[in-house]
Amino acid sequence: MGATPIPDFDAIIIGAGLSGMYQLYRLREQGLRVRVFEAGTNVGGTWYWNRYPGARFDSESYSYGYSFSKELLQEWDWSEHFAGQPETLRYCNFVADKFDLRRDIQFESRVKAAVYDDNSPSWSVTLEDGSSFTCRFLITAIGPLSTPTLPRVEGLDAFKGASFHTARWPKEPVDFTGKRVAVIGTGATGIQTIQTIAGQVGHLTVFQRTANWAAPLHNGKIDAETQAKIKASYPEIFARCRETFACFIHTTDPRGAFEVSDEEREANYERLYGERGFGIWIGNFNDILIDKKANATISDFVARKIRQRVKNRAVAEKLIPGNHGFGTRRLPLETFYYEVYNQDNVELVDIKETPIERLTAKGIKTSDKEYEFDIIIYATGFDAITGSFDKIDFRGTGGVRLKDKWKTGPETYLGIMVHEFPNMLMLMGPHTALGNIPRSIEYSVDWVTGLISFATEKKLTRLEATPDGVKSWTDHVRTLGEGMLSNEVDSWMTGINSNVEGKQTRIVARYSGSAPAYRARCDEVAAKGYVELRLG
Ligand code: NA7
Repeated sequence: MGATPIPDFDAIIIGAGLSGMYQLYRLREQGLRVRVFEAGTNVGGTWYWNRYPGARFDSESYSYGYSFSKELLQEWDWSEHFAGQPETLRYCNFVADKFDLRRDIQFESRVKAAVYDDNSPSWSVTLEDGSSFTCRFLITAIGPLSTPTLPRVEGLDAFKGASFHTARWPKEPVDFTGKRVAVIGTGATGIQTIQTIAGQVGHLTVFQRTANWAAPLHNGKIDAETQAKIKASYPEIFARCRETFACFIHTTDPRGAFEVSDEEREANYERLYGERGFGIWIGNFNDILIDKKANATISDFVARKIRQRVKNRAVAEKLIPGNHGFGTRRLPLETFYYEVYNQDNVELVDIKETPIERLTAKGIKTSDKEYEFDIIIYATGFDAITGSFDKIDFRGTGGVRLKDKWKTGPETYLGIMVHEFPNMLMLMGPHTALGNIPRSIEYSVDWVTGLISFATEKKLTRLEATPDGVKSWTDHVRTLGEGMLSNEVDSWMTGINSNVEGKQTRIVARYSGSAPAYRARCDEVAAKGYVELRLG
């Protein structure tokens, strides 16, 4: 028998977003030969693709950036409390330049397939151009929200005007002046887009299928004094993010909604509605996301706010969700979103009442009438969490397909590994703690780096999750999800996408326990020498 061939790379990382960039940095530190394949022409992932008007953070800028380099933290100034996409993309480029990341990233290289070979043992990764490369470790950094989906509606290609999905927005600015514009979708993305372009368009028609709860962002510039304070307090900011449930700077109120008087509850909601960011969602009473009665109190409060802000009573009622409680889907944050509907040139079409029948050459035909447009914007979301995995033909031992294995929902070990897919390590895959995502990314990358350096030190060439390990983690994730109101609602967080075949049944796609509990479990596995894995 000949000697085992040496793979082209020690590790291949798929994706040069925030996960892939940091993973490259860490593996390079270990002296490994690493190649990143990225479909885009540059770094940034989410912030590279989502260039739509008004795209910005909903978590505080200074809690979102990487925390691993003190130097980087001091060198970078965030200009706003919630930075816009252009600034965040500049930040990603600044990081890539500072750490000279691009020399190991191959751009315009979309991965088509990844096949495991047990004899080598190694992965063979094939790109869309047909070229292929082998590696010992395969790391997916493909993001939970990176496969955009268009509506499944007749005549999608019939429309002769310009049309864009928000996550495939052109690099050149789109001129809306005097244009008749349609936006389909009112999730976090639709809301940011609508509020931003409403002042630029000739006429705007919003097609809403499901109303979403939204609350004010209260963005603002960061002045020099605040900037200095932020820079001096980074250790405290990140220490706080490490302690909170979902790694944001907001801490859940230890009280239940009914442990205070009606007046106190109302005053608390009023205060939270006036504060920056996600406080009203995750800094609120501890039972609003698990108890329907508690949730009804905040839903009622926000509904009253919508009625106050939208002048036309019928439009206000349409904007108030009727099928889910406040915060049980990912909460969009807004800046004068509701006031947009007080403009004469903005119309809200409830497509539950008058469904879209088809697209036409001139616009959109609903059951009521045909609307004519110059531009149609699809803010219709993503095939979330597992969608980007489905698009790559991952094959494990004996040719088993990941897509088949996950047909009825993902099954993972710590959200990082899959049985029969040795040496494949997932960053921000299903069953991991997402939350304030860069915080979760840094933890997962460090954990994966620890595992790879352990393997290198012990001269291990094969690491695999066991069926028992996968079963127990998957059961644990399912149990944690019980009782969460968000898991009883259709949304990308429960794996629902009406535009994708086979994604109409809710699954438990996310880890819904606390980030500290997630980290404690992963730390325990590492501290015990990864004995729960099959090591070879
Ligand atoms: P979301 O939150 O999944 O929202 C998608 C929106 O598009 C939502 O309002 C959908 O209505 C609507 N949609 C989807 N398909 C259709 C069709 N076929 N017809 C009409 N309307 C449709 O995606 P976003 O991009 O806004 O946000 C995703 C995440 O990115 C966000 O949570 C942040 O974490 C960042 P539905 O509610 O399904 O009735």
